Amino acid sequence: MKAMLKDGLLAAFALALCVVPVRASDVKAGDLVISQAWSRATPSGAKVAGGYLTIENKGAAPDKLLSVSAEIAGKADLHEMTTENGVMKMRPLDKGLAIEPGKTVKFAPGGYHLMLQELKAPLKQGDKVPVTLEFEKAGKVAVTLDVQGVGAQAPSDGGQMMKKMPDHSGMKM
Ligand SMILES: [Cu+2]
Repeated sequence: MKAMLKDGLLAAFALALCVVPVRASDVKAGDLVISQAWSRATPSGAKVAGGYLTIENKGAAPDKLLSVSAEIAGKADLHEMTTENGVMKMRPLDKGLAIEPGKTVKFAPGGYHLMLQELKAPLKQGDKVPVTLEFEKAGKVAVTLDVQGVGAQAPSDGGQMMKKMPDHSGMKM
């Protein structure tokens, strides 16, 4: 139990260090600015990974994120995670996600995320994973996910969270 507590503290410490990841170069596409694109190292054998980033719309018109694709993933989707009655659920954003003018939309653990599936290789800390976002107006935008450590920036415990969602990897869409 003591070891677990220590691990928890270490995770919390790592979390505090990683709240603002090294500022990777912001990507500008039209009125959109995409920043802090990152992912997490995957445990061996894992076939799914989440991708996180921040999208700011500095323009006067709304845009919409339609889809994501990645060379490393056989399949990639936009997902939203919500908690309903204490149960975490994920649903695909089939109709895309509106990025309203003047607004910043954050993809983060526990909320919106890029869902990389059928991974062709595990993600390792320090990797740079290229993904392509497609917007209704801004078109295709190449972004690079900086891969952080396994426990990085998880709200509580990203690993545990995934394990509690048996339907996560087997989800059919
Ligand atoms: Cu997901």
